[in-house]
Amino acid sequence: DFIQMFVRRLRGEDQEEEMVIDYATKDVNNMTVKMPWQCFINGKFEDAENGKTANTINPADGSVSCNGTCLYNCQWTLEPTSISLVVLLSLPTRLADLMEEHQEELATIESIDSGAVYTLALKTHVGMSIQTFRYFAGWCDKIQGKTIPINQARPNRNLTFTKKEPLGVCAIVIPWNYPLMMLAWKSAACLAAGNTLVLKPAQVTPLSALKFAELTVMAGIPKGVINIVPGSGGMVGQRMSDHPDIRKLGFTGSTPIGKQIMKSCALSNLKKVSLELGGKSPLIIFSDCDMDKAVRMGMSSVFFNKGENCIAAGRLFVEESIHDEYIRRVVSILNPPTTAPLSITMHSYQSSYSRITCVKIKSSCFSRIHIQYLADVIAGPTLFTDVEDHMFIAKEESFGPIMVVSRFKDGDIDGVLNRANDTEFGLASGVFTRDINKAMYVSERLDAGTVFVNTYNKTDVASPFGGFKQSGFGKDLGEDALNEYLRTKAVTVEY
Ligand code: TAP
Repeated sequence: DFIQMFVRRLRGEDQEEEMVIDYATKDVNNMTVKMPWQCFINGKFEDAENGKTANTINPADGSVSCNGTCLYNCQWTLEPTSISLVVLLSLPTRLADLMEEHQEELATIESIDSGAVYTLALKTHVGMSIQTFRYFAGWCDKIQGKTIPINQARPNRNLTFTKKEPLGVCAIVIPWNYPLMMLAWKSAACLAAGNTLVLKPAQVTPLSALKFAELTVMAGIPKGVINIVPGSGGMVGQRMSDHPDIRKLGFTGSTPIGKQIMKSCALSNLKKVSLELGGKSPLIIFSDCDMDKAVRMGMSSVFFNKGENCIAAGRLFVEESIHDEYIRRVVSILNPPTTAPLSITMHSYQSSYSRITCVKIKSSCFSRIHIQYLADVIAGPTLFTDVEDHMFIAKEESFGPIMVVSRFKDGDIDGVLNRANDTEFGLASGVFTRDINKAMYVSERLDAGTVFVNTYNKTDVASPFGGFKQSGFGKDLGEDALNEYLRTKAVTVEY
């Protein structure tokens, strides 16, 4: 059986299969990166059934990052060979070790594929992915049920106990902004819970997922446990939602596609769903804040990862008495630019640009707009001030380096809370104040899955992450994430 096969492989006794990988190579970042480009199914890299391929493009400069990754079409069979990694404790740890050994290569691939700056790719995209596998590796032997006293059927006695079981084959669909990290957040919990998985990376950023697939083979993860199928959402992603053998779909992406997935999952076989969707996260800055920190973190809350960040602060509310000083400080950092201009990716270029155009058409009533030339809007960070609640940019996610600031009356805590919560999104939120009572009052009332107090973007592998309202439901990370990939069985015994 596979456990013995795994043990043989660990001892180096399993010679029967040697992995054949047709790499695309590229000299970049003072190294030669070796990139698998075919679909990874049942332990093998293979061409798509229909032979379809597509080039992947480096969005930072428009160059081809890989000539032709395979695009899987809609047919495949899935073996629901659910395994329990409880007995294979060393595997996720071994995988994390291998990712660490290959971190420079992974970060380089991530960087040329997603346009992320290399240092950020190394520290955040790859670094947090490694931490995530380490964290969930620790959960493998700690997934437990309960013993529950129930009413006795006298003269007999009864006991109920619960077991947490894996779901079987799970599908994972992820976006392009943090390709490897989104893979890690969902796959690590899914595997630790003992499931097998088939993952579709975004069509535009498949390369780090395929490199990851190679590392899973080196780690000794049994064949078929992890499958990576690049391809379009409309075809491969839709097929996953519709697939009769898949029991769960974990999705990160936009709200409209999340709704479509939920509908298809319900109609096909009522598969379990978790949805991490868009956001328009409010950040409230009170006049009693640490101003230096509020400026520094307010800026990174918006501009981190070029604004291509689902929890990016979509709207800043600044208290009247410090508003002008706050804006003056932000502008002094932005203009003239003291740092290199942000390299905006093609994806965000398109989304932000189209939104900026919309803003221009729909909102004619800005009292002050800090836009210079359209070229600046596309190339670098942008600041809008005195944004009113009805405006398009006050409501819609930008997913680009655009800071949207509104002022609120001094002391009007409930008023600003109403405005901050007046959105259908509920992913994250933040508050800056030195008053602990105010911080607690505000954090209790903010209607969002995450509240940052005197910090921002402080995600951690141990802390559950996910939204409310139309930002979706279900959690990544932390213990809560395991429950997304488990089911509870109650066993009742009479004795
Ligand atoms: P989407 O357009 O929703 O795409 C996300 C993924 O869904 C892609 O892999 C896409 O495939 C796939 N997809 C498209 N149509 C599908 C269908 N009918 N069935 C199944 N899958 C389908 O999002 P995006 O524009 O790439 O990413 C940006 C959005 O993601 C933003 O709204 C952002 O806030 C959100 N986001 C949220 C989070 C969290 S944690 N809440 C994190 C990151 C991003 P393709 O390869 O064809 O695009």
